[in-house]
Amino acid sequence: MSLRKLDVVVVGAGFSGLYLLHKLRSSGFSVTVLEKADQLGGTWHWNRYPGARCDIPSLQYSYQFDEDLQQEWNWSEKYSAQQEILEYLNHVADRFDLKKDIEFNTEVISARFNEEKSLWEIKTSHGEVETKFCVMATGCLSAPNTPDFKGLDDYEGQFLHTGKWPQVPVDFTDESVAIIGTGSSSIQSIPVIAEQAKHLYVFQRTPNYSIPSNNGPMDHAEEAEVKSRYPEFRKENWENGFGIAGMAIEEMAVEDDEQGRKEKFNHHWENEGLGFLGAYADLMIDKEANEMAASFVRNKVKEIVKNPEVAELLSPKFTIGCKRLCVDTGYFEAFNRDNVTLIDLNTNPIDCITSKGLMAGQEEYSVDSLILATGFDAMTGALTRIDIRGRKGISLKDQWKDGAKSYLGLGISNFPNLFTVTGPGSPSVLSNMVPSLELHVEWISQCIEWMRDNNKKVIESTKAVEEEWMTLVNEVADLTVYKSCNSWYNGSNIDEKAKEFLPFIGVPPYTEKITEVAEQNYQGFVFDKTN
Ligand code: N01
Repeated sequence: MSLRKLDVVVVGAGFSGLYLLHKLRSSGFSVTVLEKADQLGGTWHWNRYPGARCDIPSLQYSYQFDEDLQQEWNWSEKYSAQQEILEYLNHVADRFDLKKDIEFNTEVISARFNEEKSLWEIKTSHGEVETKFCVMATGCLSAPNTPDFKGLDDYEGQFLHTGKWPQVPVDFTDESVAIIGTGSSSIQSIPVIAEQAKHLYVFQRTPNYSIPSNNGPMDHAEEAEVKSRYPEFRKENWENGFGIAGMAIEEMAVEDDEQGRKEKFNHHWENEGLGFLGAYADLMIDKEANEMAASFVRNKVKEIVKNPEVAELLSPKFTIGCKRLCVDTGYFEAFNRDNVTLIDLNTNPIDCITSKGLMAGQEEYSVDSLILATGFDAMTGALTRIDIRGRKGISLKDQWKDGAKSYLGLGISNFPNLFTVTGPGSPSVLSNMVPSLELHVEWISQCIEWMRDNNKKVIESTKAVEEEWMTLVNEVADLTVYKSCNSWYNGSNIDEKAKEFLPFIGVPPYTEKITEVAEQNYQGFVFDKTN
């Protein structure tokens, strides 16, 4: 039987995959999206834990590629909940008739570049397919991290991971529950679970900074104002370093007086969520300024949390923002409840998981449900968990063993005709993901079109341009405080992973760079290299 041959295979049916399908199919290419899940949504399919919602305002965390789409869709809240985002993505898929070209329940096992035929041979859980181009739309935070806790398989209660949450609602009423980890996922879910559970034990290794979302129903006057000038509004956001509105202030914290800082931080605490870090321009580049913001948040924690010992444990000591800032609805307040207990893993390390719960600091906690909120093998995990082989059978996992190198987060040397959406070396996780992925989708689609029009068959990056680019990524990060703590931005959360900073900081210069590269006929990439 002959193999099915396609122009483009897209892996993943999340925000990126859906837009890629629409864009490439409209340009006349044969395209199929391969999706492991039984439905679309990517991140917004898998992360259904209680309280899951976006922490960038929905008027910005949404597609802008179609004016009618952005005019007709109405968000019910400022920050939309997971279910509504999933409904939106289904609406988009129906509106552009995308589902017919998505193969669900289809996991990609391996992808091998056949150098003689210049084709990718993709092996899935359902068979094989050949394609000229392979676009990995696999997401930056989609490979869940399950730490190797001793005895994990022995646990007999309900075991959950925030990044792989069941599709059926989980009800914790009358249950005792343990949650390990205090990153964004946990911080969003704790207040909701605490409302239901008989008792919630929170196991914390590192406290985190979190800013109140002050979420609420959509302000219809604001929505109408934005819709009346949507393209201009998007452009304004795009000019900000992180691609998010409200973060474009030029004033320096170190130049302001104490009263001015107090007022400014208070205003941002009450109104800006993630944009708290945009209160001043120097918060992420000057340690002294950063400490001013950090100590403001620590004081807030002390004001909110009634038990001073618990407040102290919940107060982070590291640079604010160097781990991804969290945004919450009632997180610190949840620790004032009688049914919530915080356990510090630094003084009570987890000894093992037992059949009934877990042992930490010699004490056994028996629980009906055990939740891991232990994050992801970020930015590279979704790629290295697939057996991807490029020229001469080189494996991507091996090539990235000492650090992920990519040109612009789009192309990888030795892996011709393979593109990554929001790959390492692009602003991705340090930007508003939706416009960032739209930028990549458009760049990749235009590149493939340009190759068709210019009779080019194979495009690839080179080691030299990757080295140069990743050096720049790190030089830019060195100008900031981002490298000053352990975080998934630099691979510190995964033992076996190279410790290197992966996102490019700065949306406008990055956009300018990739636009220029495209305008100069994909400068830095090599076409039709002979084997
Ligand atoms: O994961 P995390 P997450 N023993 O890596 C702890 C995005 N997101 O799923 O800090 C004990 O942030 C770990 O401790 P430590 C967002 O970008 C967005 O919460 O390593 N603890 C940490 O506390 C976010 O940043 C939204 O010491 C262990 C926690 O587990 C990213 O996804 C919502 C451990 C993991 O926190 C990831 O968030 C949710 C161990 N062995 C997520 N291993 C939005 O609002 C890890 N931990 C859009």
